[in-house]
Amino acid sequence: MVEIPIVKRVLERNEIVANEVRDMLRDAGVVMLNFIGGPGAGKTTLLEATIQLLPDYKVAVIEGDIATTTDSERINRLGVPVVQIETEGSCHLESLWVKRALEEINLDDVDFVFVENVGNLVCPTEFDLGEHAKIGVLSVTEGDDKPRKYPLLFRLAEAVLLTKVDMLPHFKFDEGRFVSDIKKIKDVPIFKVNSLTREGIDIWVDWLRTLK
Ligand SMILES: Nc1nc2c(ncn2[C@@H]2O[C@H](COP(=O)(O)OP(=O)(O)OP(=O)(O)O)[C@@H](O)[C@H]2O)c(=O)[nH]1
Ligand SMILES: [Mg+2]
Ligand SMILES: [Zn+2]
Repeated sequence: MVEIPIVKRVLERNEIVANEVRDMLRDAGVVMLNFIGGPGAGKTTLLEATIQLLPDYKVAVIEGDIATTTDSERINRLGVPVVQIETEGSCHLESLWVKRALEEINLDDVDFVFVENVGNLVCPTEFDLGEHAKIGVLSVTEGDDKPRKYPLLFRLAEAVLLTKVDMLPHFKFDEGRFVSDIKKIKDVPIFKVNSLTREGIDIWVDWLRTLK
């Protein structure tokens, strides 16, 4: 009886700040995307490939990690502004931290903010960051059953990326089943990519351009 109101308060407080973030982004005309996927699903590699194919847009990145600045350093090498949120153990980002990170970015000089959430398929989905859209990132190597096992992400995402498609010949992965399980939950676009060779990234980037 005591636990439930506490959890509810955390989510309510998160929602209030998420709405403030939405206002900030709207005023600045910035589109923010929240990339959610398990550890090693290929989020940072996808962001690297995406940024390289969007030279005509100004991109900033917010990196959420439990520990280390490794991913921020990778993004920083591409010459785009990056703000790191070290969550010190928390397995998801909350809107307050994202708001503070956004305050470090000159939003008047930015078209897109890409947020790489903490590697986790579950609770990042429950925390609204004030983003324009959640983007689900799943890899071939995680298996085709993820939409069935973690349906919330697929209910809330506006697009799904299937990464590491170059691994399809080496894994037992039923692409038809993966796609039909997602479509049963929600009819979202699904982009199949190899972020290392950039195969399929152009089609995904074309979709991104429709948002801005
Ligand atoms: N073959 C192949 N490997 C990939 C692809 N995308 C990412 N990888 C590899 O997968 C590993 C993890 O990629 P990351 O991009 O660091 O994954 P992440 O989701 O950012 O990981 P965390 O931030 O730790 O959750 C790295 O060794 C990448 O080189 C891909 O499309 N094909
Ligand atoms: Mg990463
Ligand atoms: Zn969490």
